[in-house]
Amino acid sequence: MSADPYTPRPGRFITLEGGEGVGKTTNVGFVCEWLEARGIEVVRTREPGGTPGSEAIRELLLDPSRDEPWCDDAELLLVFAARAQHLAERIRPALARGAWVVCDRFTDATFAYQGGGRGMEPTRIETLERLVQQSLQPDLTLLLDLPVALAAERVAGRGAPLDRFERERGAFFESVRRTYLERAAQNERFAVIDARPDLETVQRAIAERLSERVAAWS
Ligand code: T5A
Repeated sequence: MSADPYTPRPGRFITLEGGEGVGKTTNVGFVCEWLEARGIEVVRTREPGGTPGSEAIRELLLDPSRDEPWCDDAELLLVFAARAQHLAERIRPALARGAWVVCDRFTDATFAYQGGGRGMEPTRIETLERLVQQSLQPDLTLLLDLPVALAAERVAGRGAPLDRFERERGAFFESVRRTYLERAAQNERFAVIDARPDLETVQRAIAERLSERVAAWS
């Protein structure tokens, strides 16, 4: 494997994670505004997606109307193909010039969904993680945690059509949530946010955790 040409890097990499409907998209905006108010250049992005090619792969992954379901290996490789392109075209260049990247989901989602949800061996995921990311990991991961039933109510309340993952069964999402919490317990880069309270309370908790981490980095 070649040396990672991008580390060390001046920018910071923040990810938001959690199951369906926990409030990631809503709070990515809040995190970006919080950072921008402090004069930081922010690149807001998401996975799967973030570049035209990676967004095309996202469509392939989420489309619920496909006649031919993806086998687990194909799904995993598509996720990492989208990520490789996203890292090369958007994330690494932004970090290298000193911008902060705020990303709605990253590789923890692969461990939670393809690992926890689909039951794939974590070692298979780790192999691709090393290949595609080399040493790059988020500096901070805000894990929004919500009981599965409450998250399902919020998704239903939005009234939008369900994508291919949102059509999975409750046991799948329980496993996704458990995997996220296990990863958070093992890694200090995580901050777990209780996503049950109203939005204002959740965002106060996010701001507190951001303040702590940003102070520690400066
Ligand atoms: N995937 C992704 C993989 O399988 N492997 C991978 O490696 C990656 C990266 C992507 C799918 O791809 C899978 C996982 C996903 O299934 P997505 O659109 O990024 O899909 O993810 P979703 O979870 O589907 O995103 P959602 O938009 O559905 O959920 P969010 O972003 O968590 O929730 P949000 O912000 O849209 O909020 C949901 C509703 O709740 C309200 C909001 O206003 C909104 O209506 N809300 C609250 N209501 C009350 N109190 C609060 N505190 C609230 N916070 C938000």
